[in-house]
This record gives sequence, C-alpha cells and structure tokens, in this order.
Amino acid sequence: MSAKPVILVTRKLPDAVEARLKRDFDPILNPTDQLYSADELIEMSAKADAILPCHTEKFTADVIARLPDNIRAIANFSVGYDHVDVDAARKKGLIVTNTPDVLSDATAEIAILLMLGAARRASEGERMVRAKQWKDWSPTFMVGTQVTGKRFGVIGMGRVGQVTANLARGFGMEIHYYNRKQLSADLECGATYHATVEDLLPHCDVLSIHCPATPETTGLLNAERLAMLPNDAIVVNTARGGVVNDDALIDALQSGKVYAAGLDVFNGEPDNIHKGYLQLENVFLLPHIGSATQETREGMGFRALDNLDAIFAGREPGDRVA
Ligand code: 8YV
Repeated sequence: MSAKPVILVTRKLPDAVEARLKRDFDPILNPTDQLYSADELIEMSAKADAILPCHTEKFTADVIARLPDNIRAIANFSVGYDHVDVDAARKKGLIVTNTPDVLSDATAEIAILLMLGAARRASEGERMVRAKQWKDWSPTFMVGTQVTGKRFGVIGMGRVGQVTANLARGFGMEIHYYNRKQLSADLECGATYHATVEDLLPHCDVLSIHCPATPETTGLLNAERLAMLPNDAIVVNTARGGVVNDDALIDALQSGKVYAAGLDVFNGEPDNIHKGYLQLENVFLLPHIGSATQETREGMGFRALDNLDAIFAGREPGDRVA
C-alpha cells in the first residue's frame, strides 16, 4: 500500500473536515490553532506534500521561493487568494486552489447584516443598551435610514456579489453593478450594468464591495470616488480591507458625506486596524466572519479536500487558480 500524501494543515479546521483529512491523507494538524511564522511554515513543509492554509498565512514570493521542492500544492481554505503570490507559485510549478461557491450565501448574509446594521444604527444601539445608557424613548430617538426601495450598488458581481444582490432584491432594492465583464441577462436578473466604477457610484444608496483584492483594486474606494456617491450613502465591505482607503472613508463618515459603513474586513486586521473607525458611532464593525457558519466552514474544508483529492489522483483540481 502506498503511503498517503502528507498535508500540512496550518489552522484548526472543523471536526468533520479533520476526520476526512485523517481518512484520506496523512495530515499534520494544528490542534492548538497557533499562528505559524513563515519560518515555521517552511520548516514544517519539509515533511509535507501539500499545504492547506488559510488567508492568515502569507505566501509571498520569498516564502514560496523558500518552500522545499516536495511541496506540490497550496490548497487554500478560502475563496480569496491575495495572500498567495500566484505568479511566484506558478514559476515554482506549484498548484494553487481556492474554495469558491460554498461561502457565497454566508458572506452575502453578512453583507446584508452590515447594511442593515449600518442603516439602523445597530452597533450604537447595542452599545447603549449594554452600557445601561438607554434612558428614554421618543419619536426622534435612534432614528436611522431605511434601505427598502433604494438602490443597491455592487462592485464585483461574482458569485458573492450576485447572491448579495438577490438578497437585496428582497428589500425591493434596485440593483446596479460594476464588473469587469457584463453578466448575461439570466445572471443579471434586471440589474443595471455600469462599465466603470465611476459610472456606478452616483447610483449607489448602498455600495457593497465584492471584488477580489488585486493591485488594481487596492485603495479603489478613495476620496475622489467616495465623493461620487450620493449624499448619505452606506458603504459595506465584506471583500478585503485593501479595497478601501481608510483615511478617506473615515473622513467621509466624519463629514456625513457617507451616512454609515458596515465593515467585516480591514487593512491591518486583526489587531492593527485604523484607530479612526473605533471612535466613530456610525460604523458597524465585525471581525472578518463573512464565512463563519458551521455549514460554510465545513463546505470550505471539503472543497479544499476535493481539490487535494484531484491533485493526488493526477486529475485537474476543480478550483485551480495557478
Ligand atoms: C475566510 C475569506 O474566513 O474565503 C475568504 O476569502 O475571506 C474568509 O471567508 C478566510 O479567508 C479563511 O481562510
């Protein structure tokens, strides 16, 4: 019997995923869920055939160059793969995969939660109740803004963007989007396509960001573009913090140009996010939990394992990105 492939699993995964890993592979697990340094990753890779990482491990060109040749693949437990230098991986002959589809519903749910939380001042209200500072009620108390019937703008109409737009339709919202390519009519479902981000922005009462983090999208939502939004727009980000220029968004939130923001992802996350957000009442902040449901985390793990199954059976993995 030939030995099973050895998989270096960088973080603690759901039990069902680890059970399948143990059945089909020879995994190096991380039961204490400690965050490995690049040096530790490289050292532990000496014994492995592939790595199953999360977005918390950064595979820069330098790290990839230092990986031992026995590593054949990086099978990510994530849809985003901006933490992997795919050009460097390709040059080294590494296969890189991601986990699309399985997290679209969970992430879309969080985008809607952020939209509603921002519009209805949920974070501010929750803090007030907990601090026992809720002293009165009046018709002008904690008045927010309504999203029903307003315009919902999407940057990046991929899988998550499409599901989120569908949920927003449930609020009678009119969908506008920017995407590198216009969707076919059956996927567009009546949404209005804008060929540039600049064309889209004036139509967004709510702007929801769903594009990947790439050099082109870094800092995309800057002061100039924020100024193109209608007054009192709401900004939602469940994609990557890097798409937003924090100083510009904080200025717009302070000036009232942007009514409120709901953010699940940040530059400098987890422990070095822009301090300006922490002082603002009109932000609803979550700790990168877009995909954090039991169902989805298991789905992501199984999808990563489907990719590894294919790679070690000599087949093309379904979700190859390099
Ligand atoms: C994950 C995500 O929690 O999949 C992604 O790209 O941002 C999150 O949903 C995380 O990346 C897991 O590695």
